[in-house]
Amino acid sequence: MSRQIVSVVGGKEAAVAGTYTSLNPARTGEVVARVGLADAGTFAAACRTAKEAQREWARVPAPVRGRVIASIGRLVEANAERLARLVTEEIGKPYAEALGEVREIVDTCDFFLGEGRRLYGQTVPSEMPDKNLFTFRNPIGVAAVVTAGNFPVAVPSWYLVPALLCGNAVVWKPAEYAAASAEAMFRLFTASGLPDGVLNIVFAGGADTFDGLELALGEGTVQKVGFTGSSEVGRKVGELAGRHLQSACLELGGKNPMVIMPDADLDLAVEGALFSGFGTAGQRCTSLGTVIVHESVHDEFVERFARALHAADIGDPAGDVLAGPLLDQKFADRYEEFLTWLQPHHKVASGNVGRITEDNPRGDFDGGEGLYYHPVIVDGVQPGDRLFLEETFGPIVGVTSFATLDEAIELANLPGYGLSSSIYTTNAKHAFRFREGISAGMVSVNNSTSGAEAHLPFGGNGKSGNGSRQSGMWVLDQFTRWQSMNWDHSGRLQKAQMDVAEIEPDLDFRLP
Ligand code: UN1
Repeated sequence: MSRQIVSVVGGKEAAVAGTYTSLNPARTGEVVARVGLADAGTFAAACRTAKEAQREWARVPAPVRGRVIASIGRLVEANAERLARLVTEEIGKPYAEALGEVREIVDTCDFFLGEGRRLYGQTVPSEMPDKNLFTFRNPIGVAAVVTAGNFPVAVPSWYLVPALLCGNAVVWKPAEYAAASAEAMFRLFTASGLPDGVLNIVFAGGADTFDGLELALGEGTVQKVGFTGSSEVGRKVGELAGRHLQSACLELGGKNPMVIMPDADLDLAVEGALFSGFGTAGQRCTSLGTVIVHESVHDEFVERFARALHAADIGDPAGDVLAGPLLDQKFADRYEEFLTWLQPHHKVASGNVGRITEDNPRGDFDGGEGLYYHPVIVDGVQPGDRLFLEETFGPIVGVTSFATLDEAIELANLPGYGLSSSIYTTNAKHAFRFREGISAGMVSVNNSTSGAEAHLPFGGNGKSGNGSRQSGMWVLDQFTRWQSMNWDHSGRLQKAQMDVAEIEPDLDFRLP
């Protein structure tokens, strides 16, 4: 029996203006949820409700808010298998990965529950006597958070958990095709005792969300926009926020490079390339885009990589597989377009290309009713190719070669993204030179481009984002604003820069 879900604003079900059907991408005949969609007006109303609720929530002492985060972590942990099963059912993520994704929420809660007892401000010395200076972290107000469905629960938790901990209210708009997973997570969050209106969930289409956000920003009910999704939409969201003098927290696409040096452990590099290129069917923002392999080991690497891919299991995500289907029909359609970027100078090193069907099977797997695609390794990609320059969300990895490390770094930076990156080398000098030269926000050494831990700064530069960082203590700057306070208890007006004591130095002094 499929679920019926609707937006919840201020603890109440919100009006429905349209419908969406979330399907199981492994068996597209199966309905996971029927989703009632809200319109732009409801989105803006949710932001007004959040604004009302935020005032009281900000007055709850931060350590008490930290206890609420602790409860959320416990609730998620106790429901981990159920939530992971639902994620697998709704977006086709292999169960082991889905369980890892749920773990990431718990890790995030573990980190922030203690932050409730820190949220440190500073005491700062004044330039004048009998005066004290302080800094405080203030909540920003309301965060409107729009998230993608490839990480339908972990990535939203990177916004929701710190935003709530810091004393903000949230209006969360998850991806429609991952609505049931999002709604389940919302239920777990609200079961922690969060007051109504502090966390609201709005299901809406992209255009309605954008219009609703514009209305809300105009009404002054949103102080922070968080967006995870494509660079194209991120640009529009960033522009809209900028018009309202706000800097959005943007987590966008990537064309994540992996450089393989001649001194690399090739088997390790193959393992890393296989997981980061084809795990999650290549649908992480941190997924591997292009392998940039030294010319002396190029042929050997491509052969081993293709062999490893051939041996990998693709199939029912409930089982022990490297990858399941694509997330949703929309992603399958887009992926088919990426495949048209293949050109005669490219060499497909992996076998069949396109949708896995009875006529185009992968071994004895015919894909059934699922959105399964052959994973593709494309050798010979060149710097001018779309396959080299643009994100190709899906199971396709390009390979190109280089002669010097400087050339490899230049190639790695060329597409203009800057999310994640990786180098395989046994030489520390190479690793540090790469780190210095790469434009990415995240660098792996002898590790896959994906799989960041939940308490390091996560985010990108260039087309991957506007420099905002999520996770760990760094995200606090997204969800709080610094306030400085000075308190003069001298009983007179002491003017800064003017009434400051001076100690005269003898600047002509020289050592004999
Ligand atoms: C994403 O695809 O939006 O680092 C996030 C990783 C995961 C998060 C990916 N922890 O691959």
